[in-house]
Amino acid sequence: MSRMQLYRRNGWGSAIVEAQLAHYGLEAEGVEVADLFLDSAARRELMRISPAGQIPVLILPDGRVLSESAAITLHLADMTERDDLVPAAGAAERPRFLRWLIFLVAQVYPCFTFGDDPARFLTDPAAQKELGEATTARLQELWTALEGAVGAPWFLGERFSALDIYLAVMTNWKPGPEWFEAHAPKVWSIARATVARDDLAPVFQRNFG
Ligand SMILES: N[C@@H](CCC(=O)N[C@@H](CS)C(=O)NCC(=O)O)C(=O)O
Repeated sequence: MSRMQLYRRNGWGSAIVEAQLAHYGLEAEGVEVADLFLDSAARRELMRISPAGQIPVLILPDGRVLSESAAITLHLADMTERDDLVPAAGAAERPRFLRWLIFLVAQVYPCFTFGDDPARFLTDPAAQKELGEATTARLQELWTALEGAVGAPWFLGERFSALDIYLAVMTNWKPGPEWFEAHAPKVWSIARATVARDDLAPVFQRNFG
């Protein structure tokens, strides 16, 4: 059986999967992806396995393809038969975990898809600027909601989970570390504690320096 492969790029969402693999003690060969905002050929090539042209993409040992970080998160827990990153079906924290996992990928993530390079979607420079600003404002709104939802010391309270890994990765992005520190201190503190974990520190060092 061959190794898993992870389509990755330093600082991008593949870090969410790299951290989970490190936590589980699993290895995947990294397939480096070009900047998909600048390299349209790389984007078209990636679309053969990832319909939205996005990473992360995990290729399983038998060749099956998994795009979408939430699907990968749930599948890795199934595959390892472990519940230390994903509360098991029937666990009290499971509905809360699912709710916020999907919130992160379905509400927060698209702000980057549409806001990082509005010129992909709009030709008018004024409209591009407006969409860029609107998605940043939307991110602030969504993260303010998350700040009200998180527990301590981890998102789910006493137990660590994949949600903490999402926070540790996504707080490197817009609206930026300074904003999180000032406006979402609970989220920020979970992110800092996650980055400092022995099993995850090398992943965050590699991705974010
Ligand atoms: N829903 C996807 C979102 C993935 C995503 O937006 N990835 C970004 C990198 S962090 C990407 O590949 N962007 C390139 C693009 O949108 O063209 C997931 O959760 O995996």
